[in-house]
Amino acid sequence: MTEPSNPDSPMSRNHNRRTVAVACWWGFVDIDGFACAIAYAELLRLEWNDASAVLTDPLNASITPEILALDVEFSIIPRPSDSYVIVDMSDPEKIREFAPLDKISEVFDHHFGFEEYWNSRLGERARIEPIGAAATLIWEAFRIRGFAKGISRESAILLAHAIVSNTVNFLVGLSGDRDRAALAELVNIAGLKENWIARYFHSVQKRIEQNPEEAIRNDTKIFSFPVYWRVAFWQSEMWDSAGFLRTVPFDSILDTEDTDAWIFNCVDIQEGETRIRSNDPRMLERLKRAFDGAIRWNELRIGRVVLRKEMLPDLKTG
Ligand SMILES: [Mn+2]
Repeated sequence: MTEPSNPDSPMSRNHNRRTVAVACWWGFVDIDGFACAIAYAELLRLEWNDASAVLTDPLNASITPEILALDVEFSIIPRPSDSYVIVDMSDPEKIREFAPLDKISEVFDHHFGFEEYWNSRLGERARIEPIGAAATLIWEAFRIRGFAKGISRESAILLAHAIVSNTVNFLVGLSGDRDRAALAELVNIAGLKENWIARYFHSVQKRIEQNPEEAIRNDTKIFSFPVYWRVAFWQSEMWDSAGFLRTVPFDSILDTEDTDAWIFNCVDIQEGETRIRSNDPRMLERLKRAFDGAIRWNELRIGRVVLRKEMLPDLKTG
């Protein structure tokens, strides 16, 4: 088989040994996957490997104009000869769509369900851990392998934003001391100034409000639950959820012909709470029982932050 030429790769001559750090997530890449792929490819290059970041899917609104302005390099298509490091996801069915599973050399993730599969295949090279952000695992890899001082400012900025975004500013259950320790070190290296967290979340919300349709489409995951074949499940972290829920027609965007139902998990970062809307009251009832919230006017409100991935087990049991 001949290799298609890839003019955007600076090291295409060395193609047989290239490793790509790949982020993908059912149709979009978020800041965690983005940061992990860019930074891990950098770590591999610091170790004298030929490595690149590959982002197979469109970028969602968590990657703000300020983040894009860092102008980091990545490509969107892996090459047949690549070997793969998968970051921020580990579902073999999805991975199989772009990579043969026997070409996966490492996995870094914090989503559950496939730990045993990867542990049995990769042993210690599978790092799937209960942690706030996959970015924390990547920063720990820099430290463990002796490159804490070698990380670029851009990668430090990306990983710091990924931790703040995926932990929703440390409001979610899985975030903890390891994420905090990583963030403190990364903020220091990145030289991020006071107030950067509020500025980041403002920017994410602004970007969604400018083009809600695109933001929602790029960030909705489709799930199958026992009573439904296809549920569109959107989640977004808002600095000011009240303003967003009032002004953006998210329900008509989520209500498409090829899905049976929709659900929207709106995390309010300022208030530290969760507001859930759905066109199916049964899903709200089920989540109300599971997370002890209150339903009013077709909205379930929970007085703490609960993420989509924490809701899935309850919805899947029917
Ligand atoms: Mn993540």
